[in-house]
Amino acid sequence: KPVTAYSEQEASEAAIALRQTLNQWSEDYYTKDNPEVEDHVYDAAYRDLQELETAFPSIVTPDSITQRVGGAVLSGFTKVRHEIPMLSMGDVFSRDELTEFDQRIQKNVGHPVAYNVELKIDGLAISLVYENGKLVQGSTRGDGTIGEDITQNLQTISSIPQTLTKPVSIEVRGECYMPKQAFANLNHQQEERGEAVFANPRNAAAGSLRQLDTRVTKARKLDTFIYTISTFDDLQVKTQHEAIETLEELGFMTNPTQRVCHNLEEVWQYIDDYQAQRDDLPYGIDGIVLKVNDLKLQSQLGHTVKVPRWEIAYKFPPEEAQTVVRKIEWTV
Ligand code: NMN
Repeated sequence: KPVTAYSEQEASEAAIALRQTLNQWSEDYYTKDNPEVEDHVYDAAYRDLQELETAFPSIVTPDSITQRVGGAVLSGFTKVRHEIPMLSMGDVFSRDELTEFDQRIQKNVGHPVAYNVELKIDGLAISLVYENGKLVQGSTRGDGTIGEDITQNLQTISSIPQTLTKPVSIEVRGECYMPKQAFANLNHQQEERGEAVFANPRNAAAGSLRQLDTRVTKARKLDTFIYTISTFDDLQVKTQHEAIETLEELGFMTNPTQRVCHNLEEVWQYIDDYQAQRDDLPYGIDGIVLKVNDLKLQSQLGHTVKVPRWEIAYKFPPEEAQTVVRKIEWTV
């Protein structure tokens, strides 16, 4: 039945059940690197919870999955505190919702804005800290505030520079992923050894990075695309587009597909271009990301407890029509 037909009591009970399910799925995904369900199943349940909480704000609890970044720190790793929290990202699933996002931004800012549009790489977020141009720390997102120190694992990845082209002290963020070919080879090898295969490249990448034995990580052929500068030192950067160009000059691997779009027509074009090429790319993507290009506007827009207000992911429909894999009890 529609959310509006719920009594507050019913909504509260449904939300409790949904949170329990989502927490379990989230733990399987983030902590065990072994997802129970496909992303679109998780996303749909998450969306249901969001709708209930929006319709009945009194039922929101501070520990609801909608109010915090999912993820935890594995024992065995040293903890790292993120001075600037590593947030999650809002997502939309239709062009109408993307239009609403753009309208919200325009209303907030008072005029149309340009977006830097990027591919949403299906990997996991990492943070890299450099002091005077030298890599000193690499970490996972964890719960957004506390992540895992995986410096030695990240040092085995050849696209991560140990030394930058300038002696700057900065923190950057990006995506660590497993290329499709490496994923196919890995699962083939796992099968031959009679070991469990990985559900998808994202989980294979996460499992490979969070290894206490760095030789395992090194053998897994991981790669990176860096796309965010979180602390700038004296780098003169005004837009997200320039940030990526600067990252490339500093020696990072950046993704070459970023495009500045001045209106939604241009964004639709970008989506059409890359949705068509999706299967041919050597890495997995699950959508595209729109980021307000002007960094000053970004900080003006700020963030909620969980997601920045200046960016949104548009997720592609699931790759194959999924047959119902399990009874979905959470549907509201
Ligand atoms: O940053 P959050 O909101 O935690 O999620 C990021 C992405 O991770 C989302 O796109 C979501 O689809 C995915 N995810 C999938 C599962 C799953 O069980 N398949 C669990 C948690 C997050």
